[in-house]
Amino acid sequence: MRKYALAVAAFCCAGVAAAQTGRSPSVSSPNSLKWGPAPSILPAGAKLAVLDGDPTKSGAFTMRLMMPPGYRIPPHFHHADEHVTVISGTLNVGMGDKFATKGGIALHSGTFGMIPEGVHHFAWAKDRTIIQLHGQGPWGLEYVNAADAPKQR
Ligand SMILES: [Cu+2]
Repeated sequence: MRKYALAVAAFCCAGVAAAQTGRSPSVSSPNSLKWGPAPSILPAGAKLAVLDGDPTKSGAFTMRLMMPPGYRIPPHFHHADEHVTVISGTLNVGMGDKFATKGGIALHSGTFGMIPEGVHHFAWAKDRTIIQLHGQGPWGLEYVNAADAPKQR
């Protein structure tokens, strides 16, 4: 009921907000997300949905990444702080230049984490896991070991 009231409040103000900023409020429910293949910079098998903004351009963005069971992202870093919220499943994160499933931190559903720009890290998911990433675009990553970069698909 409370969620419904909030949604109604958001939509009834949409006209006012659009007049003030040229943009309208948006609501993304889990079932309304449009999942597509994740960009080829990421290992194959993940799906991506953009909730707000355009992660390929400068400016604020919010997106979700759905990882299949056993998914791994080799050691990498970003050119901006990484803000990650686990929506479902568990994201395991390790620090450093060498992938290892021992000693990582398990981020369970509902957990938020921030990894500063330039810090080398890697991640894996044992089960299907959905994370939300938000920040200032353009989003991207650079692999610590060039050989880890996925082959262009
Ligand atoms: Cu990362």
